[in-house]
Amino acid sequence: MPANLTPQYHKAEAAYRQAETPQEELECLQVMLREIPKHKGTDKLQADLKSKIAAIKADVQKLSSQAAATKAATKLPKQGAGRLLLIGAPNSGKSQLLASLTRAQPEIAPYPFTTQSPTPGMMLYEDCPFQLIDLPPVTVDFMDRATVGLVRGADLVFLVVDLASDNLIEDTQAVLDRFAHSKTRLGRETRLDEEDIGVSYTATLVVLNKVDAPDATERLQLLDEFLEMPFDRTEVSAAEGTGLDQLRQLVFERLEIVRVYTKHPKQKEPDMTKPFTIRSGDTLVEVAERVHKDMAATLKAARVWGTAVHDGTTVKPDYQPLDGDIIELHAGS
Ligand SMILES: Nc1nc2c(ncn2[C@@H]2O[C@H](COP(=O)(O)OP(=O)(O)OP(=O)(O)O)[C@@H](O)[C@H]2O)c(=O)[nH]1
Ligand SMILES: [Mg+2]
Repeated sequence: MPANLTPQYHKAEAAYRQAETPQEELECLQVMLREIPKHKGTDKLQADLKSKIAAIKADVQKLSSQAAATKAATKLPKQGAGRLLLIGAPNSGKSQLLASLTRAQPEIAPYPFTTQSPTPGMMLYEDCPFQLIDLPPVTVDFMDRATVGLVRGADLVFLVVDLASDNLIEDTQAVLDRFAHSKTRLGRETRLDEEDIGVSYTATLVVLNKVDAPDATERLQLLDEFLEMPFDRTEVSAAEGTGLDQLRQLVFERLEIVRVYTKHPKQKEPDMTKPFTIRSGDTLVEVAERVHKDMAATLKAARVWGTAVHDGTTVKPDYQPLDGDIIELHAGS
């Protein structure tokens, strides 16, 4: 990667990775091309961007207005501190996980292909909400049309493995194969491929479900022997509720969420009912963006009550909040 890429370039690149439609991808790529410093060292990247833009323009034109309308209708708005997806073989317990982790009431049944369309719910870790989306199953022959787009834009994929099934190796392999050869892949971390500009990876956590089933331990040993999955993992029983608190915490840690509580300058007490959420390393500018769309541009300073600074310390907009900080934002005129 060439040096000296602007913040706008990085922002567009991050948005590109999360884009769910060709139109969104196109807009991000155009910003990246505009922002990239034009010199010899970036020639290859410029050429990659240009050919990608040409290909996507063709894609965008192909999308008939009919298809675009259906897509818009089925698009789920993002909510909460991050988007998580339930992906896996039929009957692995994805819908039971959605039901056990959120207030959603999806259909759960002891036969495959119960879930027909993406079904969202909100999962809480303490006071921090995450959007969890249950998806139709993935098999050798079947993957729902919406799945790839959702994976590309998600913060974390739960790859659900069924420890009660004797077919768990083939079934899980089928899911992995589906993504291995596409431009949207399951990865250890969320990132863009630096070699191939179209390829993106979405961070994946293997959720080993049904640990309560007879012979679950033996099946897990077989899985480890025959299938390589370079992802973090955790064990749960969606039906009995074991491992679910740990799963919630893992999500919070993996996404490096920082909760910030705000206090109005004219009020004595902060609002502790609902945190604003940012990622570790984000600054007060990102907090201000979430508080009010005009606030980020006018932010001049803030006072902070937190673990890293003395209570009430005045800080600049580039201050990086820590989880639990209370912040009083001050705008300039
Ligand atoms: N023993 C046990 N059974 C479970 C567990 N979780 C789910 N099940 C059962 O597994 C079956 C399938 O559960 P679902 O949640 O419908 O599975 P799914 O992955 O959503 O299936 P599709 O929608 O077809 O992809 C149901 O009979 C559930 O009761 C678990 O932790 N332990
Ligand atoms: Mg289901």
